Amino acid sequence: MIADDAAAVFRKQFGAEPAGLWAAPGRVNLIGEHTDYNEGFVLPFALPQRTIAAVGPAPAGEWTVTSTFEAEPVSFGVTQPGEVSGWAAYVAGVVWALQDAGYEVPGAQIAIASEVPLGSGLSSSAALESSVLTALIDLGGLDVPLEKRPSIAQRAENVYVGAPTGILDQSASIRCEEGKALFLDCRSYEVEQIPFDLAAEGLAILVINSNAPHQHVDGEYGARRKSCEDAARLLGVPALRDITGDQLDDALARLDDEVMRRRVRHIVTEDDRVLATVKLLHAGQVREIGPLLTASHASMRDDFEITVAQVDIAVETALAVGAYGARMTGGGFGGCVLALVDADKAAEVTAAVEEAYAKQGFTPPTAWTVTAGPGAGRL
Ligand code: GAF
Repeated sequence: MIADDAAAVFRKQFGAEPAGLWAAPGRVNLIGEHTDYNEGFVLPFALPQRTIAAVGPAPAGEWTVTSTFEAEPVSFGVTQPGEVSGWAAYVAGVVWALQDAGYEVPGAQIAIASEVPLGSGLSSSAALESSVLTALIDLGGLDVPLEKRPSIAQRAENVYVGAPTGILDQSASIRCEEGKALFLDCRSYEVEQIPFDLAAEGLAILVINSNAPHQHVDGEYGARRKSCEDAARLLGVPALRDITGDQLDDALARLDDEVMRRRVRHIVTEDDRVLATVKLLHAGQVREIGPLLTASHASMRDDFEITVAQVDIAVETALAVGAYGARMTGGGFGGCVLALVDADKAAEVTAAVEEAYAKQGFTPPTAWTVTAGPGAGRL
């Protein structure tokens, strides 16, 4: 058990029992990709895979973090963005962001273990941030409302680590509930918990990790974000969220740049697809969301240009073998695909994707079915 691993590393490093164990999940985004920083809509659910922080008290102003994946622990005092680097920056960033928001953060000894695959577009960084954030809040008895927590974790990532990501991943890790998908308005931060029990329908979500390297602390993510923000400025709206589907043609006609037009079309149509998906889920028409998932993938492939051959082939293969819909999930340039399938077809879809990858000479994929797990909390 991953929780036992975290506790064991804590004991080994600090020679004591942790005061407690806190868990935060990775996420799958059902639909709504790159809409978050355009103040639009997203619909993630929490993965059963989690990051665990085993945490105990330390003197004020002192933090030490260790993990199952790095031999050397990292210690730091009060720091400013950039002073701690590497994976420990996500932890130091959370301490900094909480302090910067005016909270008195308790000193802590922290041991991390994680079963969220790293660099696969399943939000391993948000799971790390959220587990540590939740632990420090509880340990210090800090009064931080749930709806404020994601932006604190997001600031750790944006300002301390320097990755220009939106609010999706931290919101999912912190605010998701078991058996529900989280419909989030990324402007108001209002949420609706939508029942998402696929087993009852004989369905499953199959996550297929393309095992193609995924990295968004690089130019491509930032470039997409800039293009969207530039387009909003040119169109005279606060964010692309403010362009509705029926205004899209007019908006596109006002933009000269063909690449920018495609970026805008992805965001505006993707917001509409999220809303349409929510409507179908409300009506209990789960299979019917399939074509929306697949259309989302086509839009990411052709308009937003964030897919790679491995994920395109996984989507095409899953559809060919009978998935109701399939799409890449997460920031892109590798990472995972999700496919909505009959539960008893998951193995067949997996085998077909493995075969397609073998034919192309790709690194084999890893696939597993997931259910919607709980958000961050104390174990
Ligand atoms: C990454 C980012 F961290 C999110 O904020 C979001 O933009 C996502 O890519 C794309 O939807 O996971």
